[in-house]
Amino acid sequence: MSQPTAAQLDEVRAAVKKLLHQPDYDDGSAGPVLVRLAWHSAGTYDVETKTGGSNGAGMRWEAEGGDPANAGLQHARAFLEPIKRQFPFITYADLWTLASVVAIQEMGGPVVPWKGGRTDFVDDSKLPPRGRLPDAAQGADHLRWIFYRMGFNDQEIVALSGAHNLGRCHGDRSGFEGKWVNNPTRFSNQYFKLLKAHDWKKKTLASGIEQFSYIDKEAVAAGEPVEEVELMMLPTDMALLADPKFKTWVDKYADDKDLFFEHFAAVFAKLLELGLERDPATGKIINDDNLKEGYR
Ligand code: HIF
Repeated sequence: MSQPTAAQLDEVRAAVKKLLHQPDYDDGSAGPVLVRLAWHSAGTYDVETKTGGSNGAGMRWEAEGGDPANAGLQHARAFLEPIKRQFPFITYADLWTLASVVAIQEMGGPVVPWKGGRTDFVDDSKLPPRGRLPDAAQGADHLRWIFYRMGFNDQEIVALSGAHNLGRCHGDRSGFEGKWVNNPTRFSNQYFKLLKAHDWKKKTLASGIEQFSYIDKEAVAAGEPVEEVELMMLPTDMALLADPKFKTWVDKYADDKDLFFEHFAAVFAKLLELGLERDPATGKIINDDNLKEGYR
């Protein structure tokens, strides 16, 4: 099947923009969960075996979609389903990744370069094993183990982490609860600023899960409900502060929003391309077994 034209992709982009506004969902935007969908589709990549990655859209199958690490992402896939039906020319793998870059830009973030041409697996025979996505209860060693496996370095790990400026944790999905910043549908470097600025206290949820919490006492005294002003960090977020090599980049990104945006755009684009080899002249994907086998 031929690739969508630039004009067709613009129609898809416009449709994604339209669906971002979701007054009854979370903080009013589908954007954050769409970003998480793209990241979890790509973040299964393993440089050694060249398996995993966004190609194939494997989360449509239980083996990958039902991984507890992907809990909640059915909402993101459901948001995009009408667009897939309206524009059948785009593959799921392209749609999920394209939707994330549209969402990031619409939420005030940088333009993340995006290239298409991904195909969709026709069955579940090529899915990556479970267990390749990060465990938020861990520390710096775990982050390096997971992200080095994808081919990222320390600077890239920290730049990516700025995406936790978006969205929230849901008790019924990951077990963690709350948002990282006050305005979780606006992309900025606020996550790094808050990470540095506050005295984050360990908090044990009723479920026994441990996360970190900061409550703006002045806002509470002024009558704001605690749930509204409480912010959170995951143990993996706190690891960026505790590890001196990561901390250097937290400092830089907290001080320099433009630098963060530039580095984030580059590293998120790299994430979405993991596992795809392209012909430098045409941009066509040249290592896709799906294409060899004759399906899109
Ligand atoms: Fe997340 N992430 N992420 N993440 N993430 C959650 C939510 C979001 C990790 C754990 C969690 C990245 C890295 C890591 C987003 C984007 C990115 C949640 C809460 C957890 C537990 C899920 C829920 O309960 O709904 C860990 C351990 C990571 C390794 C550092 C990326 C860099 C920050 C790669 C990334 O882009 C987004 C967006 C959300 C919010 C989703 C939402 O539904 O609002």
